[in-house]
Amino acid sequence: MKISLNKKILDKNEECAMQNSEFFADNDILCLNVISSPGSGKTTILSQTIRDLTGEIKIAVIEGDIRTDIDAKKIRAAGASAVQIETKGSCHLSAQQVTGALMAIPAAGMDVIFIENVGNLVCPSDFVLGEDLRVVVLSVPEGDDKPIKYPGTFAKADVILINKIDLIDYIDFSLERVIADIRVVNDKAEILQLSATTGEGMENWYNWLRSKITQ
Ligand SMILES: Nc1nc2c(ncn2[C@@H]2O[C@H](COP(=O)(O)OP(=O)(O)OP(=O)(O)O)[C@@H](O)[C@H]2O)c(=O)[nH]1
Ligand SMILES: [Mg+2]
Repeated sequence: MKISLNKKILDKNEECAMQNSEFFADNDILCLNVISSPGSGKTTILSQTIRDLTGEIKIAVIEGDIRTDIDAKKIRAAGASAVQIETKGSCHLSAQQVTGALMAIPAAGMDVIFIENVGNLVCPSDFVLGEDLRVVVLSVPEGDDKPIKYPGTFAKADVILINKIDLIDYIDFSLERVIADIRVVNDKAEILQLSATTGEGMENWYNWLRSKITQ
């Protein structure tokens, strides 16, 4: 006899993600899960965002890397609280790790908590952490074929930041192709071009962030 259960059975990660999500909702915190390949500029974007929005938006960061606390130190140097998770081999963060990290930073009282996931364009996309929204970063030097090669990650993005736009004249990278390929898998995500090092386009990113905080 076949019994059908209408209730979805949550795995441990999903259960924990739900608790994180409740914590964010109860404390009026916008939580953003930032996903990209290694080196696309996640930490640089977050550091610049913290510097530029000091006094306006209270930001804390949970950093995920396989090894080292280099990124957490960069975030602290930019002026925000940060906690580093070293996954010691795992290619993505888990919701349980985020729960632990939330106890190590002054999370309550923040407007925004960024979770910088382990640099990887595949694995992090399959593990919810309790975030409200996902930020996917693609940088120009990675090449314009990434959205079509790694559609899963781009499909689940709420905003896609095309970073290192300052290098566009030096690299064979078609913005038109990237945008068209993203639109095949994701017709809703905002797509913003920026350079975290020159500052070009950063104001559009800040405006997107402001619009999500007030929602
Ligand atoms: N030209 C240029 N370089 C950039 C830009 N953003 C970041 N970089 C450089 O790219 C390199 C990697 O930047 P990170 O911010 O460490 O990248 P990440 O995504 O955090 O890397 P992982 O945490 O290792 O995955 C650094 O040397 C940055 O200075 C940009 O907009 N333009
Ligand atoms: Mg980083």
